Amino acid sequence: MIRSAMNVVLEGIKTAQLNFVVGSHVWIEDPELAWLDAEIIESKNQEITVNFESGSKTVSKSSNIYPKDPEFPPNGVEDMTRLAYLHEPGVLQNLHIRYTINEIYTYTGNILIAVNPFQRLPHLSATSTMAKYKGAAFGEQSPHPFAIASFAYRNMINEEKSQSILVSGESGAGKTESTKMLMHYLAYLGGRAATEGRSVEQQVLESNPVLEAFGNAKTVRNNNSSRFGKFVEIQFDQKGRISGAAIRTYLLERSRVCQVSDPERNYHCFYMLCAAPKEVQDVDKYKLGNPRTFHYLNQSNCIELDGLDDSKEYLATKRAMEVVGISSDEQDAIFRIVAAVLHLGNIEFVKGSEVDSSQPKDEKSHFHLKTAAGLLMCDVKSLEDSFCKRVMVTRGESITKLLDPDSATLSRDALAKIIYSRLFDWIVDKINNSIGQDANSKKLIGVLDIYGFESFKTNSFEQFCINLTNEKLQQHFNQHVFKMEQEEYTREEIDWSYIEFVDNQDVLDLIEKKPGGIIALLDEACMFPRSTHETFAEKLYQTFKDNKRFSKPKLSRTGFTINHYAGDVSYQTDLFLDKNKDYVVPEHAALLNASKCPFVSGLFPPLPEETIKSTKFSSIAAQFKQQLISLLETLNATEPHYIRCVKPNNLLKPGIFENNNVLQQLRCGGVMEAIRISCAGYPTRKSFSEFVQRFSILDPTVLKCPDEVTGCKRLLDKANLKDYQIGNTKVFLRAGQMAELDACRAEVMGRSASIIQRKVCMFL
Ligand code: AD9
Ligand code: MG
Repeated sequence: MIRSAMNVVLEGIKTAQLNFVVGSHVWIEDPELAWLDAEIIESKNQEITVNFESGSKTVSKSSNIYPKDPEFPPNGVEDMTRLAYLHEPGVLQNLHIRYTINEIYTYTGNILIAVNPFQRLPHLSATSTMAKYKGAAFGEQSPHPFAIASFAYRNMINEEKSQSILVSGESGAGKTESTKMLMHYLAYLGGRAATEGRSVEQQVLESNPVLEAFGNAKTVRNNNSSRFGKFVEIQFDQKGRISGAAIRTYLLERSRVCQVSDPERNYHCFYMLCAAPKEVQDVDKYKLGNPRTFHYLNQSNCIELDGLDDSKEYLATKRAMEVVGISSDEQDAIFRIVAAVLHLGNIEFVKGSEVDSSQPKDEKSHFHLKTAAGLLMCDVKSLEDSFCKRVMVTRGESITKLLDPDSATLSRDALAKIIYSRLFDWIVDKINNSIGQDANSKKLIGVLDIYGFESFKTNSFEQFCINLTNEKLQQHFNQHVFKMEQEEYTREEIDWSYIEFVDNQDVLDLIEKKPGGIIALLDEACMFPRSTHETFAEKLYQTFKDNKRFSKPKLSRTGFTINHYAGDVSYQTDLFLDKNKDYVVPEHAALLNASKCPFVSGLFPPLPEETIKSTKFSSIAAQFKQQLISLLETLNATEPHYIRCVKPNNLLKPGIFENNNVLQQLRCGGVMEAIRISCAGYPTRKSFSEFVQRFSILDPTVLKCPDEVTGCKRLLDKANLKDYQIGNTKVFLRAGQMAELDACRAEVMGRSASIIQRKVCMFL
């Protein structure tokens, strides 16, 4: 039962009251550190005076205070659902305590939270660790990605059902590293003894360094940031051995090829190639040299990376390319194209002799033009014309239009971007073809490594697409978490019929509804030649003026704000129209199609006549939406497992845990939402024996009860609690009831009680 009226349903819980006891510890909100530990020294009406560890005092409203578990285990708990008080400060305290002892993995039910250690912890990925998780039941060993992979693998074998593992988190949180661990572990479980030739699992693993060389770059958030999303589907045969794989990629960031801001880098492959070891002679062959001499690289001062030897990486990438079946001729063509892109970037234009015309600036530009043409094996004059001229066909007549230096530069960049993105797609296709698909496989494990929610100072079309992905995955996640809760309640045979949660379908409608959603309006704008981002923004304002999820930012004329599940994000529409058009200049396509290099011409198959003439554009947003639909269809046919990666600090350093930063990520990753869903029901569970042990002080006679259930009931009555549930093996408590029991316990233990009332669960 998924309805969007949680408030009504939770009314009963909201009014539940909680006792605070003088002398007990509480969490109090702090703007800098999120939550601070304090001791209650006095309470009057709704006002509570607390003492901080530092000695300072403050008075706070009871509604801003949350109880602290007096028996919080010194090393935290492996599963958040075992926290006595399931609230935000408790969740944070647990992650923090564990992080300081290098326990970077923690469960929230079946969800694994992974906090980036920013240091190698070799024992976590050792072969002996892999062996420990093989065959171990879920929960038997400490939380770990191997436990998730092992669980998924066993489910796949036993239930004959495909599985998926969804890894998410913000940039630099550790998604790709976790994904690689998962893939290594699945290869360990489903690999075979070395047979002749290369094994499938080896190819699957070696696809990582190849894709990283061409699709990863240093950004301010991550030195090895994946600039594309990835779904790897690993196929297994009847015996549970890897028999094939398919890699799907999403939205490679094209703009990086021509535009790099300081102190970031372009894609790794450019630097690797410039650093190719002397003995390979590639630097001379491709007329390269110091990376600082290339415009596409020297826009940023960052060329070298600490701890990364580009020269070694070049050889390692070539070795990995070989393993995934890219021949040495193909490798030569690939790096020739990479070099050509660098040379293209160094062609500068100045005004030509005719009005509004352009031509290469000088000898140097002519040299790079000639070199690029040579590497791409295309005609040098046609290459120059493709930058400086456009042929327009109007009413059967063709007219040549000359382009000014700025337009020629834009045309040059467009060519570089399209060549690079086609090259990337070719590499992905090639890997897929050489690994091979097992068409008969009915058992799959898909691993998704995809960009998390993004909200920057300026957000453009890319963030819009990324956040749409996250909204979609969030909906999938909520539905799943909700289902898991239901299953637990069914297993324990307790009533769950009233649990509901807020769905994000309204945001999805706003973005992708057809007709009338933002993407539909964007496509419409792209089809009208006279549209500008101003007219597009105006149309959005008119259409969505009453939409609760949409607003116009105060200080912007053309921006718009979406109220996402993870918070508000304001988007700048300036480049939306341009970025949404998947358009290849016909002159570029024709030029490269005519290349004497079959590899290059293969990247640009001839365009059908009508496509050349037609002004109809192809929408990137619509293509992406389609890709997402297909991804969600795949995911829906699998049993999902979730890993939420968390970046503990923005300095990318070990040992630093920033509370506010982590909290924000837990909210964006839906961890808090999962807990909220859980809070709507019975968030606290304790096995009968644990319960009796903790609260027998309320009535020691329960220790003599013939059965534990009777004992539990007697204790619950003693504390005057209603609305709890007794399952088959556990006591299920509503939000706040554990705190009430603890307050009774504290009273019995002789503390003076001063009772204040407040709302109980901050998630409600
Ligand atoms: V992005 O969205 O692609 O920019 P990711 O993929 O989430 O990002 P990544 O996995 O690349 O982040 O991790 C960032 C860096 O953190 C790595 O390069 C490592 O230096 C570091 N890291 C992440 N996870 C681990 C780990 N389990 N052990 C050690 C890690 N270091
Ligand atoms: Mg990554």
